[in-house]
Amino acid sequence: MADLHRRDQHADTATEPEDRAASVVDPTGAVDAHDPKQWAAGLPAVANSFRHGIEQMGLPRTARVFGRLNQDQGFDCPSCAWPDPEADHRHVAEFCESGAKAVAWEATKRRVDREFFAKHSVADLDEQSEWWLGQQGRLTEPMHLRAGGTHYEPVSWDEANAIMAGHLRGLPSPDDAVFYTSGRTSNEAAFLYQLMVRAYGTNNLPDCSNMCHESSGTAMSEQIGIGKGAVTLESLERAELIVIAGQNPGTNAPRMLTHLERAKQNGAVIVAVNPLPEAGLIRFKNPQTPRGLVGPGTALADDHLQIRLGGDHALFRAVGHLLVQAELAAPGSVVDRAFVEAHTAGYDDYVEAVREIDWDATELATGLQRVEIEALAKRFTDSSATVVCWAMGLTQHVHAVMTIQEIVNVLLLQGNIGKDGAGPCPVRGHSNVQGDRTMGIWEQMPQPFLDALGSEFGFTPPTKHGVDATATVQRLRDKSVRVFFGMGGNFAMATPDTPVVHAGLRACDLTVHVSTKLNRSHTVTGTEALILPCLGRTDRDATARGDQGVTVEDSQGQVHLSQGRLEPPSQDCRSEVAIVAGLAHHLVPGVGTVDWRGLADDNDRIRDHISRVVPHFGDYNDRVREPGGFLLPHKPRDRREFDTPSGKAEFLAGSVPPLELPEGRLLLQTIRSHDQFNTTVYGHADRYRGISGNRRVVLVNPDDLHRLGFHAGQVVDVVSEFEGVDRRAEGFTLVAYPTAADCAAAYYPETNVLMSADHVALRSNTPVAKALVVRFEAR
Ligand SMILES: Nc1nc2c(c(=O)[nH]1)N[C@H]1C(S)=C(S)[C@@H](COP(=O)(O)OP(=O)(O)OC[C@H]3O[C@@H](n4cnc5c(=O)[nH]c(N)nc54)[C@H](O)[C@@H]3O)O[C@H]1N2
Ligand SMILES: Nc1nc2c(c(=O)[nH]1)N[C@H]1C(S)=C(S)[C@@H](COP(=O)(O)OP(=O)(O)OC[C@H]3O[C@@H](n4cnc5c(=O)[nH]c(N)nc54)[C@H](O)[C@@H]3O)O[C@H]1N2
Ligand SMILES: [Mo]
Repeated sequence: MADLHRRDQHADTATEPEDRAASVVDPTGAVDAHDPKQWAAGLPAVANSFRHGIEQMGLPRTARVFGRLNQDQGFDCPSCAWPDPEADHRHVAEFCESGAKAVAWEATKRRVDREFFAKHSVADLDEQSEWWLGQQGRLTEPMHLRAGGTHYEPVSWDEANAIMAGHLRGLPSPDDAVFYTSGRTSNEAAFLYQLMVRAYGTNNLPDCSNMCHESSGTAMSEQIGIGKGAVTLESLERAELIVIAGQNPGTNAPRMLTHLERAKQNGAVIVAVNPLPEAGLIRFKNPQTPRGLVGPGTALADDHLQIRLGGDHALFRAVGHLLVQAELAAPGSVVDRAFVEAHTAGYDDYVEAVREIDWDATELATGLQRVEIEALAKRFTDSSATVVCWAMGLTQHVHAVMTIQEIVNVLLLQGNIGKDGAGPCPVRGHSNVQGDRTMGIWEQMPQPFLDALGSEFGFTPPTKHGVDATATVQRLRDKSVRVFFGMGGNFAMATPDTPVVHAGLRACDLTVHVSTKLNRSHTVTGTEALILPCLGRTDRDATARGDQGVTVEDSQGQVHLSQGRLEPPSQDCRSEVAIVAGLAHHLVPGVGTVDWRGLADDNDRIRDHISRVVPHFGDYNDRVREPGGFLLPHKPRDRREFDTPSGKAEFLAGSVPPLELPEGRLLLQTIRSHDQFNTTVYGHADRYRGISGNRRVVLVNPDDLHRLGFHAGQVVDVVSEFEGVDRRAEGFTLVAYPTAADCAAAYYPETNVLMSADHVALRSNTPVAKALVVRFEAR
């Protein structure tokens, strides 16, 4: 681990950024930077959970809500997609600080009502930070911004539906509208939503997954025939080696640490591959156990490879090379021959591709020394059951797909798939992002799904592929989107090229957002705009047919029920299901045989439809009521069967050119702090990294700062350079931080202005959010 001298740094000044709409930070605070922490969770995590809870909900509600989180019969945490343990393994408080913040944020007692909107014009709201918008409370009734209006005004659901249907029906083509989904939407709502959109006549169904794990899906589908992870929780705990590359679980999947701790207690070796020394990968103090709260905790990572941004392709290629070399020297000693022969294709070509590698180029690309890579290869050869976990640190690069395929190649060599304690483990982001995809939220759903959908409901779904998130941004740039509909999320901030996206949204005839809380996407409006307030995971959904539960699918393919129990923020909030059914009834009443009204308040009926359309969902209603729900089949994991053209798992070895870094430039990654959920800013303390007060900071290696002629605490503009075009993020304070050489890190979404809609991962089309080439300019 890099041991770099650091001192406390304070900003000279905290400057106000120019483009207010593109900024989200409260510009007031000065930066306070201390040494990064050496462990995660423990007492501070518990204290912070309760502080956030009590601030938003008061004590009694906090106690009630935290007690139901992730419990059987309770509600699923709306934060990340990490699975819940089996029912008999759950703790009294099966949650983490991040989940507690997400729940407190949703279950807050604060309200945004019609008086609020009468008081604040849209222009005023647009001046506010993302943090401020999120602090105002839950949305309570549908609101409408008229053409030429300055304020949102109350509107009835019927009027809102008529406005939307009027606009949508008036478009020259259904493809002039775009229907985005963020990954919190339940299976039932997602299924109904895609049905409505396809009945309307388009496949324009971009989702947050396009910006998230699309690269994982693309890579693994080609190689093993399925884009989902192949490791269950129990299996992870039995791994001998766990490599965690490009993921910060301490903040973004904190409950994963409990399972890493168990794996560790079972003797696993853990290796972190990361440009940053993330606290959650170093040591974990389990807040669920008394000893974890007060004791020294459990050391997690045995090795930390402080890789250069984007170096993972070269790293895993080199590991493959070393494994193959060892095998050639002593046949049968490393490679699982029986597995390779029975279940894989392309082995000989792969061996040829990795037989020779250029070590100088490898060391340059990875920023690692050969001995470190050899040590990692030895970890692989010493292990008979290896899991590789990854997240955005791998998926959001130009060569993300090839990088993930290189990892799968290495796993295939040793038969590390379809085996206990082994396999590829992409860790998903949003709590139901995987389920939404299973339910048909995809701009290019395969034909058998469309056929099944059409025959269930008696219509012909469109077959032309729709736009993904990147293509949507490009169409916004061309001002060719007329209606933008957001099922959750914050498209205005989560996407690249922020000013371009904003201009494109403002050029729409109508923008609509189904949301729980205010965000930037409500202040960057089309000529007309609607805000439709929905129930969240924690809210009770009482309909004429009784209390409705929803279902979600976690990162490992477990599908289970979630039952909200809190009284909703107002009688005028509707479930996402009811919102979709209401609009569809106005928009596509005559298409097919769908009984929109009958589906609006009866999730069992929706699940019956799903059971006939979506593979592996037979007896959905019964199976999901079993304790813990049910696990979706996964052929490679369960049976070592692969739905690829060859019927085998494919070794695929592409070549990847090195990342060019011109003189005086750095590679910038955009990341999450410990105090945010994507574009939702909970607060200004990135506790584990020791940084608080202001989010407009850039973390840079002190040697690089010195070499480039800057100093810690200095305020600079960050300028990205993509294809000769400068993009500028103004007023960032430099923080000396032990990141890998040539690398820098800053928070998302403040830095999305630096990203280009044309800079994407090859084949998955995911916007590149890691390893942007940047320079600093003194102010
Ligand atoms: N509390 C909280 N939880 C969340 C979220 C949140 O915002 N807040 N977001 C949710 C969502 S949607 C997602 S997708 C996940 C995201 O979870 P993560 O992927 O953990 O999120 P990031 O903050 O993008 O962190 C990327 C990590 O990869 C490392 N990294 C960056 N580039 C490279 C590289 O080139 N190579 C390697 N080896 N490492 C690299 C970074 O240093 C960092 O540790 O979390 C989910 N959970
Ligand atoms: N620079 C950069 N950009 C990135 C990333 C990055 O690492 N760097 N990561 C990308 C990734 S991985 C992702 S997943 C995307 C995330 O992109 P999105 O999913 O679009 O963004 P979120 O910030 O998660 O959306 C938050 C909003 O969702 C609404 N919401 C919350 N709960 C609910 C609910 O239950 N129902 C409904 N209808 N609405 C709800 C709230 O109004 C809230 O303001 O961002 C991507 N953008
Ligand atoms: Mo994500």
